[in-house]
Amino acid sequence: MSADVSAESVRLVEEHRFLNRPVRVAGTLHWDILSLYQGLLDGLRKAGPAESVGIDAWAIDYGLLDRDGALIGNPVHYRDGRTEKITERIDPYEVTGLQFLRFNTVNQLACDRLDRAETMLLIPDLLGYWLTGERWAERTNASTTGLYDVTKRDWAWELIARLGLPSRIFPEISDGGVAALRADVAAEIGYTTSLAQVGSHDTASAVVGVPATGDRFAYISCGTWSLVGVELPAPVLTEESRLANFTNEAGIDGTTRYLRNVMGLWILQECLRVWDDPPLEPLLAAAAEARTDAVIDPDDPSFLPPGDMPARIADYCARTGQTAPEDRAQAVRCILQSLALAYQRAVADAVRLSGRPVEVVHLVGGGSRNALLCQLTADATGLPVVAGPVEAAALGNALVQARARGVVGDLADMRDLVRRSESLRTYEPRGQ
Ligand code: LRH
Repeated sequence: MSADVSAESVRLVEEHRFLNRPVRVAGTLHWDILSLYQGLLDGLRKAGPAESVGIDAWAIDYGLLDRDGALIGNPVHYRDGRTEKITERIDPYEVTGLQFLRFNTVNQLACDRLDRAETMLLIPDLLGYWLTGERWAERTNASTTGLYDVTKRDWAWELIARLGLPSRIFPEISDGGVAALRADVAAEIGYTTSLAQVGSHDTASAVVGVPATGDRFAYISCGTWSLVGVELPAPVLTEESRLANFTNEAGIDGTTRYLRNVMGLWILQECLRVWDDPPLEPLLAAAAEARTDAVIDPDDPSFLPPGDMPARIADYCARTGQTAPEDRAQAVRCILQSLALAYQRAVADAVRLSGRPVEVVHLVGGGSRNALLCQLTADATGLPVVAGPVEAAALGNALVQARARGVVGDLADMRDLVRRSESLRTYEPRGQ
């Protein structure tokens, strides 16, 4: 994506799109990181000279560099089975404030061999290292590792020592930094520019791109995952919060992204893959008319790994004494109504646990195109749902870069700009 940002508007152009296809090698699911890096270079070349570049990507996963700065093996995908046996947290919630997910970085590192590792870089930082030669740990993403102390705003060094992890592998945490591209990279893409640190966790950038006014809003960053929560000035580290499995991820400008990971559209995406990718629109139209009482818990562990989701939904229904969806339309309806209910629970929990009142739900990301999901979410939460922008993360990324150049002001200004530049749709709750 390239962006044109002025004090009046922000406009995105999709310069290049490339596939992100994980590869299973000898039983382990990996990211094809070199093909992603090549896609990045192709995009930069096509986009032409840019004042700066910012990278955001999914959280948690990492690459390990050896003493010469070379990558040791392809990064492992968080959906790989290597963390299957981990059922309990090893990082104290009162320190890291992180939701327990079996594949959190801290748990993956416990399954990794670190003897040859000199540096651990999270995915966007790894790509940034290849562009610039600089190694850092951008703050918003570092906060998703389970090794970040949310109160001290640094690596949780005591925990790192207690777990026996080598402290050398953790680069300095930073935000707002800038680094020039390597000369060979500049030669390859045809111009030189600098890499600016943005919210490198895609969800952090997406939350910047939420077109909210004031602070009484919840957000759902809805793509493969759905990240559902509120923005707070400080973390909530209570026992209730831990039991509700809420996370305190670092946001831009010292904010806390207080949220829960809900499995998200992944379940639908996997169904579509198993069905050989039928066109989505007719299926959603049929799902809007379909009726089924079946409800799944999207966070059931059986839905995490890639596989035959329609069969797993049927299996879930059998396990829970429900009638399984009878056709594709009913299956899609079941997934979407289950997501809407999971969103309702997460919004209600966020409000209860943080004490932050909420008057509107902003649904951003690819899911904001899904009118049925937006309407079901409005109905379930009893709140208006403002849908869009689809590209909230790219907008948030571009706006933070533009701010570093003095083009825009604070978070409220950035959101104001998004609101003025994007067409948004509001779904009012329908009485049940
Ligand atoms: C969304 C996301 C989410 C993480 C998950 C691994 O893309 O970054 O915030 O929990 O991927």
